[in-house]
Amino acid sequence: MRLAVVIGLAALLCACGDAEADREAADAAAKNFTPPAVTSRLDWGGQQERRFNDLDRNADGKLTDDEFPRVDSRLVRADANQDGEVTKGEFSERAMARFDRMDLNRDGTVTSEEQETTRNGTLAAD
Ligand SMILES: [Ca+2]
Ligand SMILES: [Ca+2]
Ligand SMILES: [Ca+2]
Repeated sequence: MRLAVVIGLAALLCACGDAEADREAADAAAKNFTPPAVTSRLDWGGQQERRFNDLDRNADGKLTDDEFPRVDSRLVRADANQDGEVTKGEFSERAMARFDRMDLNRDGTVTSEEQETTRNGTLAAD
């Protein structure tokens, strides 16, 4: 009897999981990228490091003027010592500060919801 309940619950959970996955897939297709529902500080650091490496076309560990995407003035502000180059350290410091601002409830993870809230609110003004 108890087993049947467990199996029933498991089936229910699986069904929910599938529906969730379908919805997320649809969202991702709509936005053309896959935002994880919850991002840990570690995930965020990894994502930002990959982003840095993507931007750093000559792989010298620094982002210079010609490597900044024109639209992203945040990168210019990431240049803490104003020497015209954004080092990996400057970049990640800025990125982690951004993460901490997005982590509204300070639990060390940023949910899609927190990201949405900060994106739409004044906190998004980086
Ligand atoms: Ca570079
Ligand atoms: Ca610098
Ligand atoms: Ca949080």
